[in-house]
Amino acid sequence: MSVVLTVAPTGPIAFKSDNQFLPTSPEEIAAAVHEAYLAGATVAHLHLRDENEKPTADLGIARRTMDLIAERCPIHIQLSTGVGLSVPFEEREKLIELRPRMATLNPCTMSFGQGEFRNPPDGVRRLAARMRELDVKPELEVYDTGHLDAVMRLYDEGLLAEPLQFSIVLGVAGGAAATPANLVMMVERLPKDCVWQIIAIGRANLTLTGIGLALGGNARAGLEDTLYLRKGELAQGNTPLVARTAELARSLDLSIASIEETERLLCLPNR
Ligand code: KMH
Ligand code: ZN
Repeated sequence: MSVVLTVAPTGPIAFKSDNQFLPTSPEEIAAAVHEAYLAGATVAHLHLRDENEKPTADLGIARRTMDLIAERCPIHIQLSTGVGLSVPFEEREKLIELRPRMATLNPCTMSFGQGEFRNPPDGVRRLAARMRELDVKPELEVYDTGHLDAVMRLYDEGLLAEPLQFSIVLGVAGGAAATPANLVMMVERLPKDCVWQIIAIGRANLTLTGIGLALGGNARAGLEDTLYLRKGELAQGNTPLVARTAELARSLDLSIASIEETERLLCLPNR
């Protein structure tokens, strides 16, 4: 069996002062994604930063980053429409106009650490409808059981096409905690025939990623989800995290999906 490996190199929260290897410029992000591709990643989940390292939904920066990546490797691009807590929803949703293969869709507003992650119901519906129109595959990020129910309401309204693609995000302060019991409970509640991965934030990253693989999920790795390779040891870039996840999958007798297999397993739209 093949598993899809996603790299999430940057994220919305950390800065270089937290980990000097965090890629933030388009050039740094493209280089990090290329290395991750060589280590087995076939999807790149992207957050962009401006020249002051602040999260941005600037279309020029996003376009440039996507182009630089495409020059280096054929990895599938998944733009984050989460962008960053300080960026208004109405700016974030415009990223879809660049027509990446995939983009995230966060179904609910929630507390997010000390901040607020704003995803208002009318905005989420508008974004889901526009993604369907432009044939951008949504990656549905669910942080708690109620988010799963919210996604299924969007599905019932005809705003989402099958197969649904979920990320179960555990470990955000404001969402469900990163525990094996929560992961199993969320997996049991997923609709059948969906594809999914665990996004385990922080300390439990390695353990929960392993459990997710054992339960039949895909996997994600990168500095967005943890800045550390292990307790007290900062990861020296994204590649060590991606390589370790690839190794974890192989040790479970799973093979790493190629670019073509990823296209098929995730039912990605043509470009
Ligand atoms: N870092 C995730 C927990 C998204 O990309 O759409 C939240 C996030 C959402 O970044
Ligand atoms: Zn993200």
